Amino acid sequence: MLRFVTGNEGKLHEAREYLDDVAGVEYDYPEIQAEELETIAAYGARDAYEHVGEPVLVDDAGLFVDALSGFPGPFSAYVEDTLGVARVGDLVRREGNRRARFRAVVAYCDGETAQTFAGSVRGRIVAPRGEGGFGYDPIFEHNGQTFAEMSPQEKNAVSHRGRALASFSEWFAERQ
Ligand code: ITT
Repeated sequence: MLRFVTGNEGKLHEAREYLDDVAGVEYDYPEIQAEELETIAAYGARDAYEHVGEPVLVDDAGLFVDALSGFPGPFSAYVEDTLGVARVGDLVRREGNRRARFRAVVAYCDGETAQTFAGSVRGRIVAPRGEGGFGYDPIFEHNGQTFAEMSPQEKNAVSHRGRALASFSEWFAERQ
């Protein structure tokens, strides 16, 4: 069985739509400081595999704001915990350009193979709307709706994570 290693219930919930046989594992693998999500996710997957001893998937994601040169990017979790989502929204809305991108990288490791799969989606930062999703979803608008206004299925159909998981699940199915 595949183990999705995360402390984030929202990620696991979204992943279940793509993976039939998956169980969540809460293990706080080290998130190294790096500019590329690929580097962080791949390192985390190898460490998590050592800890869990079964095939694992980890997911590293972030919000990249154009007007802030890609910030908070790989530091998105830290910024959510410190500044908070609403203040990030306020900061960006003071800028003329509100364009942003979500990126997600899922990394798989089974001891022999380590492989990453990326997905991204463009949108713009708006005042918070919606009750669904998690993290920055209420301030990220794509095609007129924030991610927090979408059902999990609607979000997956267009989201960074949905795209990354779709490529992973296709690759994984072929391998089995
Ligand atoms: P892990 O245990 O899987 O690491 P995490 O929430 O710490 O969970 P990350 O390290 O990948 O995840 O941090 C990503 C940050 O971006 C964090 O603040 C999330 O809330 C946020 N984020 C990630 N994916 C998101 C999404 O689909 N929608 C909104 N916010 C998201």
